[in-house]
Amino acid sequence: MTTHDVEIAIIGAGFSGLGAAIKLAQEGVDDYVLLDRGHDFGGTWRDNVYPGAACDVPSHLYSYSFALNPEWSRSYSHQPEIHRYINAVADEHQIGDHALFGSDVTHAEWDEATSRWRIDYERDGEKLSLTARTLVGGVGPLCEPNLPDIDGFDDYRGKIVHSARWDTDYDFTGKRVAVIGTGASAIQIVPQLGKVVGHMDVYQRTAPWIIPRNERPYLSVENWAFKNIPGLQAAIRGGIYSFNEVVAAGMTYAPKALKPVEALSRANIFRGIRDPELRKAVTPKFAVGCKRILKSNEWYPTLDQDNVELVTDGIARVTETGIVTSDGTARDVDVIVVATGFHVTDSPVFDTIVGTDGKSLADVWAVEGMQAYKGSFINGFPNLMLLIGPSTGLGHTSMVYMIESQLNYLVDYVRKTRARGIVRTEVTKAAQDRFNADIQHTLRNSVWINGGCASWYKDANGNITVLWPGFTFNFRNQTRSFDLDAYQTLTADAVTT
Ligand code: N01
Repeated sequence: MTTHDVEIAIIGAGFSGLGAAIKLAQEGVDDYVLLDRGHDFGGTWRDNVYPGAACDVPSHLYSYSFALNPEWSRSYSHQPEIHRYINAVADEHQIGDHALFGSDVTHAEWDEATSRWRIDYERDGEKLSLTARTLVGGVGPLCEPNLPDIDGFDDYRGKIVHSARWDTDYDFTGKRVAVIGTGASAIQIVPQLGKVVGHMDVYQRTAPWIIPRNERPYLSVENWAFKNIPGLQAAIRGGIYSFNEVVAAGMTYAPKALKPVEALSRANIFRGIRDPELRKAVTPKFAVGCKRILKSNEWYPTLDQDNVELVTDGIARVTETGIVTSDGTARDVDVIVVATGFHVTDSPVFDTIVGTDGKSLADVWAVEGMQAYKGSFINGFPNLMLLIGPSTGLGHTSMVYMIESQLNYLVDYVRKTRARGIVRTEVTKAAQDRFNADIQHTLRNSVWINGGCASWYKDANGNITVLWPGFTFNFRNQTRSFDLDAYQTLTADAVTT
């Protein structure tokens, strides 16, 4: 049963979906809704509540440019503070009235006859639907937890917790714990658990590069200065941003330039671990930057603790009581923490969005890999804009910068289509193909392709379809205005292009 029709439906109330709502409201769009399966704003910063959850981008850069926060308590923010920040911004812009929380979108399908999207969702057990002229996907790539494909998981009788679905009521004190994974989430969880557990086995498949994390609390005089000295926060943002762009250039064009980062990471290992064998076991075997460069001062000292064992033999299977490795060793545990990341290039969300000819994103991308034009619009999916879509991810700086670039594009799309009475906008295949060929060309010398690692940045074909290569200001320039000439459009009465 269709409940109502809106001009724009946004799925996801995290950084990107909330940003879209704010920018659209400022553009005078009042007829929009924001659907989210959770119960407040924050997206990944609402859902990831594991111990130690924090951002590895400095606080001043990791915020909206239009909502600077002089009150950050630390140089790197932790999850509760970012979650509070996002909700405070939503309150300030009065977005809550447009939010349909507790709404799980199950299916969205383009209807050619009406040039509208039909969106089915479930709320409090009720099946509902609405239609929208434009659908904005703001679910983000890190929303669907990935459980490892290891034999025997179903047989395990203890507790299993995924990093992104933490059980805050479970008491780890004194427990025997296994942690699978050594990515950005695990390196934050393990040091916290290491303080309370009885024993912890950390299963490392690939050792990551980890540099020190220069986190510290801000002094009250600094917060006073952020608030009262005009331009100070903007200048700090600019400084961090510019430094990160230099790193991006290294990753994309000259991976050897990242050698100082490797040296920093090796020094971090040397400082944090006494045992030479353990030092060797945690030293990565791929080029720095190929996988996300992590930041921690506590990871290595935690692995060096007496109650922690680093396990480097591969996992053979899970049993009723624990984990057996390829050398036949069985380690029994009370709880298994799976910090094994997300379905990024194979998200189940792709099955639920259906464009022209009844084809889903999963169908289309199964053939050619994850692709969009400017990370935003996809041939075969009219009037659908993805935020943080293909080729917009970053491993080195703030995603909020990319999101705000896309918001400029979204607002200009609305402005231009409204002004011309356009009801259907579909990017041409030729424009999309050219854009993606350029991306792949830029990537050819990058560390992500040549760095000798397997990573979630690569899809099943070995292509990097997640990341934006090179400078992010190029993306900002490309999304400054909505280039109608890359699209086929239809007004209510005639095809215009
Ligand atoms: O996930 P990951 P994550 N057997 O995919 C291992 C963001 N983030 O949740 O490297 C054994 O990076 C896997 O091993 P390998 C950030 O963008 C940001 O940690 O594939 N191990 C790896 O070690 C990040 O990149 C912050 O060999 C298995 C780990 O699990 C993204 O989220 C904080 C396995 C997965 O690492 C994802 O990070 C946290 C198996 N079968 C997260 N399967 C910030 O600070 C997987 N692994 C902003």
